[in-house]
Amino acid sequence: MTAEKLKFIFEQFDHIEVFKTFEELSSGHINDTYLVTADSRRQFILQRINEGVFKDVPGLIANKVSVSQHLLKKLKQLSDDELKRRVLTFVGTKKGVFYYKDKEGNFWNVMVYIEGSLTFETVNNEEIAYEGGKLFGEFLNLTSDFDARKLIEVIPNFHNMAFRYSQFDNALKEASEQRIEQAKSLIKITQDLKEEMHVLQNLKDTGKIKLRVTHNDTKISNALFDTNKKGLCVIDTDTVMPGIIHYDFGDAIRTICNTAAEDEKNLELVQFNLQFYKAYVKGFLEKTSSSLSPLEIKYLPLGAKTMTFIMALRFLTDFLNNDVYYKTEYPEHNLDRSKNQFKLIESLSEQFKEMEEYNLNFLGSLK
Ligand code: GN1
Ligand code: MG
Repeated sequence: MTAEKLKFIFEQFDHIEVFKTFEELSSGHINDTYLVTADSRRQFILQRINEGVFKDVPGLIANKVSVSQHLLKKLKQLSDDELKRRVLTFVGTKKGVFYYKDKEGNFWNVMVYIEGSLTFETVNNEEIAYEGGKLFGEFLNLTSDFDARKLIEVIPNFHNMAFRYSQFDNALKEASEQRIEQAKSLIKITQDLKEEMHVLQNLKDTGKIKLRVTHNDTKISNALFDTNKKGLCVIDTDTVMPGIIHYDFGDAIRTICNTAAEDEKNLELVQFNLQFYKAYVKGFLEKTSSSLSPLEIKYLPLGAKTMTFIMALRFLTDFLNNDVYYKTEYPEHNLDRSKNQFKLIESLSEQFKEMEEYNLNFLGSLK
């Protein structure tokens, strides 16, 4: 991407800034994200939304903007300066919408960069886990009275287990013998876990666990922290839509409690950190427990296992499909990601009883 092109796109948005420099931020797997610095030194996030993945980009942008507006209302007791650090600010275009469509048909959007904020790809202390729990818990709490009918379903069946298995089965049918051979031991695990991995789906389908507004991509790198390591703002609201709380809980846990990065190849480094789990649960339940049903709370540990599994399955499916969905840096990248998530499931499963006990004891202590 050239500076000239990004400058042109940046200029389509309604602000008084002059484009100076840019830097690509490469942590996402789907969109292209750039940090733009203006002459004034103010910074912005300029992002190309992947329309191969997101079929209704204007709808997605409308979702994000209305969630931010809702959060602003809910946090109106804060000062303007604080609000700018706690809620994502989207910049409109000169034509009065929140996205720009370029000549090639790509969709772009701009957000104000929250200065002095930090992100973590992996977590190495309990405080971040606890603060992350509070931050994502607060997000769910503040959006709990948001009218979900105002949201489009950005990606239908995003966390639907039966759907993810059917995509996987199709990939298996089409995959090369070589890739099937490379994935053999993982394919076996998907069959062994099939029944357990449908438990939450069934509770959702039968209405026993209710739908809420959820974020659906609560990996810890989507949480901003201030320099004192206090939670600031939840970012990447592209996938906000109705879902169950377990997905958000689980996605955060699978990234916070993994002692290594999501694509670490050395599986000895991939362990489930129970201390970080406990710290996250504490922060999360402090913010959400009063609005959760006993059934929702009971199944949080299974939410952690299930979300880790969904990612293992999706990475494996994409590997079998010759890497058509996620950005990859080398041919076995998706396979490595999948192995990593399966290793995490193994380590988590060894500590599952302690996870369940901790949740129950913690709830007892809140009464
Ligand atoms: C993708 O692109 P990014 O990093 O925001 C994916 C998530 C996965 C995540 C795994 C729309 O998110 O579901 O959890 O990669 N987003 C989509 O790191 O598929
Ligand atoms: Mg995302």
